[in-house]
Amino acid sequence: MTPVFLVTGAAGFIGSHSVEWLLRHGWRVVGVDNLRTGRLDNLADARSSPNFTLVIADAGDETAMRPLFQQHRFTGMLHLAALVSVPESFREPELNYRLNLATADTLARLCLEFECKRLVFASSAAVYGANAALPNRESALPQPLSPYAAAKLAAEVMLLGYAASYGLEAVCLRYFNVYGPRQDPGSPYSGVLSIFTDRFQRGLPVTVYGDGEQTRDFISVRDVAEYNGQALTRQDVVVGRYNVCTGHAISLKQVLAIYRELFPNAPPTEFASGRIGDIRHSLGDPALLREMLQFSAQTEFAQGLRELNAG
Ligand code: UD2
Repeated sequence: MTPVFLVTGAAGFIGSHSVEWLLRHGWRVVGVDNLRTGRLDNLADARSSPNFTLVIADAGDETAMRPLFQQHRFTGMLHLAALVSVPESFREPELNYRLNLATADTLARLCLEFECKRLVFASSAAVYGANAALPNRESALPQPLSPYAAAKLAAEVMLLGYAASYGLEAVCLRYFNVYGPRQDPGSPYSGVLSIFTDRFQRGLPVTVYGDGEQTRDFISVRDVAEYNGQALTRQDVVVGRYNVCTGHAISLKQVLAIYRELFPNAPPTEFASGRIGDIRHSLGDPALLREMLQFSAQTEFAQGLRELNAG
């Protein structure tokens, strides 16, 4: 019998790419999504596979999830379902608590009950805050600056506690700035590259907040899906927290220079004052995950950006 993996948040940006990775590698997948921010369109390819089952449910709803664990006896779970907007976590701290912390706990307990050994959890570079030394290493003292980051960190601690207490194989992946196809450009707080791509393609000017010298460690969603898939399916994984990043910093000005090559007739860039709470530089050290998986992010940034804009 081919093992079955559970993916929560399957219809989301990272979820749908991760589901496709698992299906491509011959695994069976049950995807769960409440379609709060996920979209069925994202799963158009996956849903044509006989190895994929989609369940529309809230991943934190124990009554809905229990029968799935009972029926499928999952080998592992990739838990991506989340409240993904940092500003929303400020406005709705209770919802943030439920979606970003309580749900992880509920699912971890179901894993223990039904012997689903591996739990890969979508954490965030946001746990580092603004003051940790660069590049961020997993050993740095986390300093969450938002309810979102606090809940992600608290969930990591819960899961690692269950790992120590009950042997759950918890792997917490701290994503840096993920970009790629299917990232929703719909809000001002959407990923900057999803917004820029949308606007350049429509011939509209983009706005840079601040001087454009801020830098980010952008990682392609294809590489993130590969990391997720490997962390979920490989035997030789070590419990812990890991950065998912490239180790390369790129400034928004450098990013715009690539867009200008792709869209030479685009209107001039507009500049506005920097965003409150914006981090100047964000950069991760990918060494720990690279050593564990013997794999590094493959997509060179300019190439990834060209593909995003071609597709
Ligand atoms: C990322 C995460 C966020 C949180 C945060 C923690 C994403 C999408 N967001 O926010 O969830 O974890 O890290 O530090 O991964 N910008 C513009 N013009 C625009 C949009 C953005 O100049 O139209 C700037 C923005 O002010 C920032 C940079 O681009 O300096 C990146 O913005 P972002 O929202 O993509 O990501 P970030 O790193 O602020």
